[in-house]
Amino acid sequence: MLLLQFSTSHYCRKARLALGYKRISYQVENLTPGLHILKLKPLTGLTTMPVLLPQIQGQPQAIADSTQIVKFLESYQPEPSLFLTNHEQQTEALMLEDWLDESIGTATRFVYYHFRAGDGKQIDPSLFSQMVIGVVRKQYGINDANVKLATDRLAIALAELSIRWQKSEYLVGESLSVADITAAALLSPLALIPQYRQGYPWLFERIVQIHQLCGEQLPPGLV
Ligand SMILES: N[C@@H](CCC(=O)N[C@@H](CS)C(=O)NCC(=O)O)C(=O)O
Repeated sequence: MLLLQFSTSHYCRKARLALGYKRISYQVENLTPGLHILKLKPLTGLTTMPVLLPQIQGQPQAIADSTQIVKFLESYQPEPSLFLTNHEQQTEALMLEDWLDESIGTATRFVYYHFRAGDGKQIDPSLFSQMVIGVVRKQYGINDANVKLATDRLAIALAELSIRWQKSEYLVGESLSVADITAAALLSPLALIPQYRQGYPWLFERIVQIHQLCGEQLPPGLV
């Protein structure tokens, strides 16, 4: 299998966590931002990564979107499972996955790139890095007002995850699920931001544990 990705994307990290948990061997191809569209549009009709190319006869040529990739992997190799056997719990896990994907992953992106352009500039002050950060900020329309909204949304998300992860090792049910790997991946960029590291130590402990369970390299800030 081949995973098309941006190496730094938290959605691509989610796909790698799923592949790793299932111990599926795969290769990655890192695409160049901007030029990625030329490759992806004809393949998937979308412009976002991750995209998985199973490269297996009888399987789809390309699967776009991290949620669809996890679903495909689950049917391709059911064990160990990231889906829960209890129907109610599985529905809850999928709902959490969707909320994390659509709302919280975006909020993380806003807060992270705002930090990297301001207080976190010294992480990589090079012209190239700051240019990439500038392009991302422009592409997603990141500004002070929507970063404030994203920060508030993250506070609610972290309160919800704190209740769940402090009650149990798992966000839903009694085993690792798609909800856990989605939260671990999509919140991982916050590891570089001191206010989150200091305020939510339990979050980063759990992110590290989940990466270890999935055999995935730790994200920047936790290495
Ligand atoms: N819902 C999608 C979101 C993926 C996403 O937003 N990917 C970003 C990188 S973090 C991307 O590829 N952006 C490039 C673009 O939109 O052209 C998923 O779960 O795969």
